[in-house]
Amino acid sequence: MQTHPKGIRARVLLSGVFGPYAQDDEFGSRAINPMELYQNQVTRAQGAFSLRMFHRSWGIMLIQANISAPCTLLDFPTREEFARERTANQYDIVGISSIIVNVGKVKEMCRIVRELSPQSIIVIGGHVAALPDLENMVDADHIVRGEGISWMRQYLGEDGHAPINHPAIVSALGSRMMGVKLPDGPGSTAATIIPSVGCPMGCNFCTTSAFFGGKGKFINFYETGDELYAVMEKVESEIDAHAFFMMDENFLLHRTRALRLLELMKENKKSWALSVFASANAISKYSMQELVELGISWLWMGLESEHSQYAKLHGANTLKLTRELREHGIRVLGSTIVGLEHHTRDNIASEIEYAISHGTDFHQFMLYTPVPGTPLYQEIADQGRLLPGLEWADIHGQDKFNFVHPGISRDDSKRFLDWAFWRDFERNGPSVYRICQTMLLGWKRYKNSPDARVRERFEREMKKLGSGYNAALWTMERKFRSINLTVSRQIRELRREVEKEFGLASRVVANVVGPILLWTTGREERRLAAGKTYEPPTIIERKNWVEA
Ligand code: B12
Ligand code: SF4
Repeated sequence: MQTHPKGIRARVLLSGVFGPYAQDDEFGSRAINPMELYQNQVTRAQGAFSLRMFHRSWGIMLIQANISAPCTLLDFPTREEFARERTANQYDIVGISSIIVNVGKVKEMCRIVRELSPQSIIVIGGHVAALPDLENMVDADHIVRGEGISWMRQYLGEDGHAPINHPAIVSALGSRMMGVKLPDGPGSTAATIIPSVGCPMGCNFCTTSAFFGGKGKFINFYETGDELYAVMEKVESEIDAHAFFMMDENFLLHRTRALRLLELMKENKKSWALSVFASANAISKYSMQELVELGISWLWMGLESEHSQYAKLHGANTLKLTRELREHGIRVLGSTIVGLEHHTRDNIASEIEYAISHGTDFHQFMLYTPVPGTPLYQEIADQGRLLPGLEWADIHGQDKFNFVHPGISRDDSKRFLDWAFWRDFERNGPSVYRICQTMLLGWKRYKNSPDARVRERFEREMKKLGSGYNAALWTMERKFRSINLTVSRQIRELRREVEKEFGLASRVVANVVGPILLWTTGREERRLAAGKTYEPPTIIERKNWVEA
């Protein structure tokens, strides 16, 4: 591979695409597509109860941590801030990370670089590289398809296969709910760990699987439980993390690694909590005891319809599985695709009702969306069913179909999607209420667990349930009276159970803090109705830096 002539003396700028994001503009920002996980795709119909938070651009954070060249990382810049950094410092290499929806921004950033520092080499990476004709859409020197750490190392003349140095990453920032800022930063939020990229299951629509090799392929940054444990222990000591967000598309599929991690956690008395993504078939290879001892406290799982053919669901009774997981204190985020090939105007409502009947803590809905690089995209393109003339900025699965569906129109796709989010909220209540339910179930089952690590984990969570969360229940009970009286009563029941468990103190907190939360929730509702949106802060981090 061709390397940069300056090798590790080259000055590198790595940047995410520019904001603001939650607005409609000519570069491809869309109000419906904010830079927020939950508000964008999970709790968007939950108003002031929606969980709001931002996540850093982990791909370029990993690249920065694994090169020896002087490097600036720019996360969530505005267009002006990106241009200013280009002129404030001279860069030999400008690396831009993006996904497909943001290709318009990549084009503009390349234009800015060419104008302000024509000597810089422009490298584009991330999922945007799955666009087959990206070379003709943006003015870049290199387009990197797939894993970027080894590519960048090799481009700088370093060993592309050296072990991966994992930076300490605070999982979320700017968290807020019910109009109140939640504590974040070291010690109070989880650390993100990225054990692998890709997924070997190869579902036909899945871009992450396709981008890192497709069916049967994936890339492990950490092969063994020992390696993974060492990374987690290092991050624990660096940012005082007891909870980890395992950013691996199918963490539990790697069973040998997960079980070795469990052994080491036991040996070293680690009472860690793990949030993971996993497919139903992978989860069912573990006993509940193994999952609980491994600290699995939050699980993101695909819940496609009973009639879908996905291998990840084979042999799994997802209704039973979800119920059991919650009974063991494991919060479940179910993810359901709206608009699968067998969906029609007549059956879609019952398919959505079925998904919602899982009663998960959170529910993500996404439109079935053919995206370049996936087998589904190829199939739909070959059949001539891709809709012409759409902008890439509008193809993200949270608005309308980008293809001709046999049974559902494009406008109806949006109606059904919006209805799915609303119906889940109306029928199951705010997600924060549901996680309180799961936490209490877990606490009752495990408060006397013989495993001190498990007890300690539930005790940590319970401190929140007996205080702040109970006050939130007090507020939700009142707010939900006008939405669904039955759910409002269920919330009251839960609050009473919590108070029975935690006594007078929790009742006092609910009665004192509850009215304050009622007020902040009302204020937040008014702000949102007036069009308030949230944007992540710009972050600049320099490494191996020496002023030029
Ligand atoms: C965290 C995340 C987010 C965060 C964004 C954080 C941020 N700062 O950008 C949030 C939650 C806000 C988000 C939102 C959305 N996301 Co998102 N997100 C993810 C997620 C879960 C993890 C990304 C990650 O860090 N992965 C781990 C790192 C290590 O992998 P990576 O980013 O791919 O980076 C590697 C390579 O791609 C490459 N690389 C990356 N950047 C660069 C740069 C250079 C210069 C080089 C050389 C290489 C390189 O090297 C890295 C190491 O190998 C992925 C799924 C996944 N498992 O990856 C989806 C994913 C990236 N998101 C996706 C989508 C569609 C969206 C949304 C449109 C979703 C929606 N409609 O609801 C919105 C868009 C918001 C917006 N306005 O831009 C898709 C992208 C599909 C595509 N083909 O473009 C993914 C793949 C999920 C999926 N399977 O559909 N997302
Ligand atoms: S199991 Fe999940 S991550 Fe894996 S290919 Fe299927 S959709 Fe993608």
